[in-house]
Amino acid sequence: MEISKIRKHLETEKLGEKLLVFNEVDSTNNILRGLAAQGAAMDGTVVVSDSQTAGRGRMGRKWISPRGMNLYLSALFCPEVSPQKSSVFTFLASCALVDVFSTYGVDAEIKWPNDIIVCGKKISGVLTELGISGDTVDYIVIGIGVNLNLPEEFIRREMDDISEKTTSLSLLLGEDVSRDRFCADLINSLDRFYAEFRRRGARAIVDVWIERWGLLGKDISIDVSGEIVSGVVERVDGNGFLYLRTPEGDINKVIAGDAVF
Ligand code: BT5
Repeated sequence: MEISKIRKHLETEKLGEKLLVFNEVDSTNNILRGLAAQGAAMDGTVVVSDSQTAGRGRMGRKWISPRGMNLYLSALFCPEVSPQKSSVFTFLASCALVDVFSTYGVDAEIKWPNDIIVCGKKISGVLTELGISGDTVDYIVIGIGVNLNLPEEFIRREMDDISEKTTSLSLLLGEDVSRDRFCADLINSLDRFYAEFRRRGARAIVDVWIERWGLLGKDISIDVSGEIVSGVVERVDGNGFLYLRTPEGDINKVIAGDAVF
């Protein structure tokens, strides 16, 4: 990917003022966390790489990151928020992604808490990591992987058990997309939502997210460490926690897990 081609399309207040593009890294989140820890990154710094040798998802899961086909991006945010509000930044990233996909004519769905799905298949995932001192958030790193030009035969050959559940933008559109352009579109979209967060706070992001998610009042099931919690979504609070009403009428607060469908 080329920094000048990405920059050409940027229209941002904060994001990407410092933009670093690598050929290969272990994980863009690691690079950005390392820079943040050394004081060498600022609010809005973005790291992008052509490939990752140790791309990761949540809970030690692997993110398959072949060279030259996809987008691997991490962005640094230094907001004044409590650690428990940090998942709002996963929501912010999901909203930004859904908006960018819609400009490509793709109707993407959010699967709580961090997946982007099209026609039942995963196209993108978000990994949110925090730098914390005591009870203060020093920084939030949002890592985003998007399958852009991943061909069908790569998915079939390399993605074993998840091949039926994976898609890419090129497969949906029937042609390859410019990774530089998509990258710039995503940085612009993240920047717009971050500006909204700074102006109107976490609740405003959660409200947009609820609208994009579309499952308020619906019956859902969440896998919480192997235990399935089901119920009607009563509300989503300002931290992004879900409140499910069980058939017995109890309210279950869900902080972390994987939606099942
Ligand atoms: C995620 O985790 O979906 C978060 C993925 C974040 C990746 C980005 S890339 C840039 C930055 N640097 C990093 O090192 N990470 C971030 P999770 O919900 O835990 O989902 C992981 C699961 O998604 C895996 O266990 C697989 O089932 C599936 N998966 C792995 N690679 C995939 C891919 N390329 N496309 C679709 N699904 C994939």
